[in-house]
Amino acid sequence: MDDLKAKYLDLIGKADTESNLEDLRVAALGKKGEISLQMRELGKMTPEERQTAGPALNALKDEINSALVAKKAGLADAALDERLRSEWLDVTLPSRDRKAGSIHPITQVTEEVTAIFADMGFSVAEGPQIESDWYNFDALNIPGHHPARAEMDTFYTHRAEGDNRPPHVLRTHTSPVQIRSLEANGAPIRIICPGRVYRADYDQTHTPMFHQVEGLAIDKDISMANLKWVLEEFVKAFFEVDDVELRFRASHFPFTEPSAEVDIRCSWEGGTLKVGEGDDWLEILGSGMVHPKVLEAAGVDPSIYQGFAFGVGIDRIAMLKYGIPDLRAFFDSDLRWLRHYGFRSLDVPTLHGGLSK
Ligand code: 2NM
Repeated sequence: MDDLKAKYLDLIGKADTESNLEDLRVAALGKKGEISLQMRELGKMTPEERQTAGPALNALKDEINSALVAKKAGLADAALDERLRSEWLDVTLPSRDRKAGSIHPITQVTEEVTAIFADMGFSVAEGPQIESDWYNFDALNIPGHHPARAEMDTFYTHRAEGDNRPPHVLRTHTSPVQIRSLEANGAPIRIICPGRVYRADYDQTHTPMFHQVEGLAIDKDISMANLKWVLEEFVKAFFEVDDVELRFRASHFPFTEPSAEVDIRCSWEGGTLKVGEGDDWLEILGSGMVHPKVLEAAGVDPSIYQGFAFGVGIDRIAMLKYGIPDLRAFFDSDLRWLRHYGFRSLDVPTLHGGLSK
């Protein structure tokens, strides 16, 4: 036993890889290992012999096992030390010019829109992208049976088996953020809510995730006239033109009454968009006066307060302003595309500095 012990402790000490160690474990303690074979001999011994040999063999087995475990930990430590020695990075090195990132057009346009509305006294509100069906639908006057729920191509989350509560949804618009803000802050309020929204739709002009800005202004004396002025100011500032004509077309949304879709006068002469001139009309947003039921759901008294709301697709107006032909390219992460359409990271859009230079 002393020989066995000396032999294996020596071999374990010299082992320099984990597979080496594993071979030793098998040779000593495996089914046909030397120590295991000795254990089997116990059966042939007299009870007296067994009384001393049994515990001694067990102690030997434990000792070899501990030595194997300790050596294995030592090898792992040494391997980590070696990695830390060889895989290092000098974080004080300057970055390489060519690797400078650029601002994605969607980020750029979101900042532009934010700058324009901030100038008119709107602040930015944000909220969760996974919503309850109450905030995404019911509070917006879209009850369970309403066709708009089916039309929205909503992504639903799973509930556990037997859990009959309605599922959460990926928000289909940013309106739930406006309900949450109204609820938390009350009226009067002037906010815009930019962010990601989700609908199960994918083709040339739809991606399952896209971006929206919605605006909301609630006070004691707000009318469609205020809506029209705000939208005119927005369109002129965004497309960087001095004048533009807006056309309000009667429409329908569950959360506004009356509702209007807004077109802007434009021309497509020569294949490029010119805003404010020409004989074409371009639909760019939806809007209306917030429905009394929506105000009520958000805890605001509709006999005292009223106001307007609107929604714009960020991806769409980014394509229009910057001549980007294919929506899906926004989300391809193609470096060449990003370098071509991206913006310099230090050119923050401001009204006084020029939105896009
Ligand atoms: C649109 C069109 C019309 C809208 C309504 C609301 C809220 F939460 F205040 F009720 N937010 N946004 C709205 C109204 C959105 O998008 C095309």
